[in-house]
Amino acid sequence: MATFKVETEQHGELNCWRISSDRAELLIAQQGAQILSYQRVGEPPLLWLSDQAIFRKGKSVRAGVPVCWPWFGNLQRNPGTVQAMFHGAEAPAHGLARDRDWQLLGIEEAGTSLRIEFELPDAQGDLPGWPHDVELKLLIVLDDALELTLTSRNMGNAPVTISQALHSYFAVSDVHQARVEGVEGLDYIETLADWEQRQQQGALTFTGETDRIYLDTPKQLSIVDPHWQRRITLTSSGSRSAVIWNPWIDKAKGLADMADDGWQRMLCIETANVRDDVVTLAPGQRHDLRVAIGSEMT
Ligand code: TA6
Repeated sequence: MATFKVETEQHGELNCWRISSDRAELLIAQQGAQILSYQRVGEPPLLWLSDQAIFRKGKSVRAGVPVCWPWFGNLQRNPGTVQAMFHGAEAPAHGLARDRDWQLLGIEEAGTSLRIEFELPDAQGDLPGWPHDVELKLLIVLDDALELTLTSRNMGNAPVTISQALHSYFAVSDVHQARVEGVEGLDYIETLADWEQRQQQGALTFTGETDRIYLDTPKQLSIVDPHWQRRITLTSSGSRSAVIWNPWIDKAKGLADMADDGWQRMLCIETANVRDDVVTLAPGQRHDLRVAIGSEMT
């Protein structure tokens, strides 16, 4: 039986839990049910936490896994079916779930794993401008891998269409040396070139600002980090799209919560339901967006 230590911590204005075992350590904020950091014993950090992170109510932390829901990115760049769900004036980037407090439902050991479950009660009719009734839960399972399952269940009596993403920030030794495998040959949308569609040639390496939406993605993507001699693996279900992002030099300079050189030590692979992979939930229907994050030293 594994033994886990669970402590509460305050980071700035945010209530957090630090969970540790003989295998890993995890930091989670109540705001957004957001994982802020994850490190496995004997390895460099796996999920990245900006060293200029801001811990303030109402602002998503530049770290870990922000939950983008009930839309991803700029609402106006979403399919009309997703846009039509929102009746508010101002649509914040990445939806309405990542900057408000979630409710901790429970923390329990199950064999060698620890299960932490959160719910966002506001998603059942109390999100400003988004009047739908959806039960939204996040289950985090810490075992050999770190598994996240974001579950949306339509409790209303009309269909609801959402886009969403688990916006994971990964720590790398040097983004110039890292590469992403699993995207070879995939179609992707180049958001930096007027959202034109292109095809990936070979593995993805980073030579500049990168902000791409990959389509028809496989179950597994991985980040190869030669300097740290590590392969990070992402195994997903309930998703056929993924966003890969690195702000590079100029964009990083414009982010108050990222060091000017912070872009060199991170990259995002966001397990998503976007573009033609958005999710329409009939009344009573449920959808699970899941990613398991693991690593192996190469
Ligand atoms: O990761 C894709 C993206 O939409 C980028 O365009 C960038 O805006 C990033 O998300 C971070 O967004 P945020 O609102 O957290 O600064």
